[in-house]
Amino acid sequence: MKKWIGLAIMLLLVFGSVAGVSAAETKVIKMTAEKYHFTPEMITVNLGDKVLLEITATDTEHGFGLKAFNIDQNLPKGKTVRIEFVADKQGEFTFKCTSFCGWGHFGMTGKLVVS
Ligand SMILES: [Cu+2]
Repeated sequence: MKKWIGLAIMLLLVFGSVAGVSAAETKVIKMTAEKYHFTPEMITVNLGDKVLLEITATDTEHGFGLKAFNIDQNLPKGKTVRIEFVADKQGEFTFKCTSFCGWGHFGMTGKLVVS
């Protein structure tokens, strides 16, 4: 009987810690920016996720602006830029290019969905 209780507690600890670790896991999303779109154009994460964006502007300089999370980052051509934030707000948020890159610049947007 005691053995079972010990085993049950051990299992709880193991599963508890696994769940804890996965909740704190960083979601890494690789993106590219090029005239005139981001790939992917839609990012979906869970509320509370730590998000690490690795964005590479492939053709010219671009920018990554995500106002709701106070992010405005320049993306020099050919360089992978890492942007980290915590998705601590639920909803749909628009991100956009913040460095003028040509006639399609103002339509260079995407969406972050935090659910
Ligand atoms: Cu641009």
